[in-house]
Amino acid sequence: MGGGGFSLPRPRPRGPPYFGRNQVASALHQVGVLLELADANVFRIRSYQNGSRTLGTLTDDLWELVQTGRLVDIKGIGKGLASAIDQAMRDGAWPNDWVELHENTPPGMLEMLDIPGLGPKRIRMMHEALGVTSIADLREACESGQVAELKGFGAKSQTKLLDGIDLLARFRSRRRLDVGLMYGEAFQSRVAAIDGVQHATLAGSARRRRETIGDLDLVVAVEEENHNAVAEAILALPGIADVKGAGSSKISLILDTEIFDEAFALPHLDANVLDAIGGAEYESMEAGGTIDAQVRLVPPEVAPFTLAYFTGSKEHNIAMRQRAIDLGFRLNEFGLIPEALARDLKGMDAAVHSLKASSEADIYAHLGLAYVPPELREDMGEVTAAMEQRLPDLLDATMVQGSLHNHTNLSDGEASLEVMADAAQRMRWSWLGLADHSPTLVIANGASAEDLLAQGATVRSANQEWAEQGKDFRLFHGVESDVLEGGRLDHPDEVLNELDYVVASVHALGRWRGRDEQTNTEELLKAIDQPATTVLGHPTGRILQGRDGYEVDLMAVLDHMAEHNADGRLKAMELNASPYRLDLDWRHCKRAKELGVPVVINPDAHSVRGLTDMAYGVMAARRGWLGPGDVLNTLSGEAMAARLRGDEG
Ligand code: DGT
Ligand code: CA
Ligand code: ZN
Repeated sequence: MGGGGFSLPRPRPRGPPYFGRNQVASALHQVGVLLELADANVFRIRSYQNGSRTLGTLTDDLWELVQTGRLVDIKGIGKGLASAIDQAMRDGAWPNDWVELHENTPPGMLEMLDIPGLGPKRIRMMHEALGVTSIADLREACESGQVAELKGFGAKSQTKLLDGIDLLARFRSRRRLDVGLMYGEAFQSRVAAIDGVQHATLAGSARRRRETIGDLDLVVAVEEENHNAVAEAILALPGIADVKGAGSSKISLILDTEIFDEAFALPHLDANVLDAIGGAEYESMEAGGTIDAQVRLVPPEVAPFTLAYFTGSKEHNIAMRQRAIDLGFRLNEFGLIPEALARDLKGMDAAVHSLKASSEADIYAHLGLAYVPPELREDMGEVTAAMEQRLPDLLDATMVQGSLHNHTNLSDGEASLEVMADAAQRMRWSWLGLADHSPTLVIANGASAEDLLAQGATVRSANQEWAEQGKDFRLFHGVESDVLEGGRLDHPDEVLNELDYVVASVHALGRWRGRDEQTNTEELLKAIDQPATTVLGHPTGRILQGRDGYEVDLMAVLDHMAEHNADGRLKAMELNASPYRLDLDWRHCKRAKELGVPVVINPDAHSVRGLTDMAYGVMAARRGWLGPGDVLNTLSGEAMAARLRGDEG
């Protein structure tokens, strides 16, 4: 959503320099676009475009160039631009005319930039001729045929624009992991059931469990003589909205919701998430969505190589190919071929000399590597670790015994305490933490201290009953406390002290997103320092495909939490398992592990079905190299109780 993110970068709290190179490059790019929208002089527009591009690839230290007055010497940066950059970096404010350009451009015109195939020039033309200032305006102008009559547009581009608007609304270029996997698994099982298919395996980002998925990749093992028949059967499946290309070994498709046996339904979302992702219209938008899929048909003996290649990531493949080269092999989607035999041969002709592999594990073994689970294939050191036999043992969903951050109908959850506890037991968990919202969060029906304490009494009597029945299940009683101004928590200490734990979460996103990184970080550290705080909830507030998080230095936050833990105070980092969040990001999980900061994966469930989001949290944790010892979720009820009491460090 480029339109939504279109705002001039905020200055650092301390300087100079108040802006870094990327921030300056981004500002120049934005001004270039704004000038185009405002029909400015072409040379002026070009100077900003060139300036942005130049800074984007600059290898010298920009601040040093500014200080030594050498910025003007750089090709692509004119005198005026150099002085504007100089002043902004020294003073921490963008030139007035840049700011005004921003303020004078209707936000809807910036949003239109997100429509596929529509650039600033044509947005301006439609604005001038038809008064179009938003996507809604544009849709109306197209539907009433006005755009087709414009010079340089015509009926064809009007239809294309309408398609583009639809596409943007429904599709937003990437789909969340949960949605992508639903499509992927439905498609995979339909293809696997076709006569002649030996197996069909999901590859690509879906197999690596990335938080969003661009397109699905399916590798299908079929004997050569059956390729045509299988390709035809695939094209005849339900749920194929469009065919972008079809051969006997490669098929490119667009899938829609007809691929599912049952109607597409979304679980209950909390108000914050729903609001960020597009409000009430969102559900129908999601239900009308599509996803692209690339299918590769290969002979069974080649399939493991094709699967490894199309699982990626591209960066992992490059590291693997280098490992192969080092050992005298050529590695590609067709095989692992000794260079001495392959020589001038290409593609399948070379592949006849390939080493055999009955699975991906054989390929790794041929290269002297331990098998790398798909979630780790991101070139984050996994190839070296596989070489040295020190890949981590990863967490898996069966090891999970409980989670801490869940809601009941005391605040904005759908289900009662009893129903949630029952659902957790059916998932074979041995404990469940309840953390309903605190009073400040009115939209989430935050519970009063009185109601919260009454809930505690219910928890204690339920626990006693289970203990008497000899059941290995217990509830922990906590709260999701809003982080208030100055990093304070939302209940007095005497209330918080009655609880087993506190999840401290930021919800006042408006305030936090309008501030710089340093201020936010400092306030978060204060919230963590509150003696009652046990867990930092959804640490950046991001909503995938919805909104970016607030700016925060998570490395500093993790360092700080590490100090607390080293001193014996439990401060855990949440990995929010909601597929809308997956916040802590997996890249930071790895850092938490290195620092010994415990991670707790929390579904943030607002319903019984919400508990099953745990699966996505486990996927993200695996991408972050986390093993059973790195998360609190694998502790027994007794061990968890001891950790929360502070009995063991
Ligand atoms: P996505 O679809 O954007 O969510 O991400 P991926 O990882 O599924 O990427 P995609 O669909 O473009 O390609 C699938 C895999 O194919 C990718 O992860 C690695 C492999 N691949 C694609 N293009 C290249 C390439 O140019 N070089 C190498 N080494 N591998 C590639
Ligand atoms: Ca893909
Ligand atoms: Zn929350």
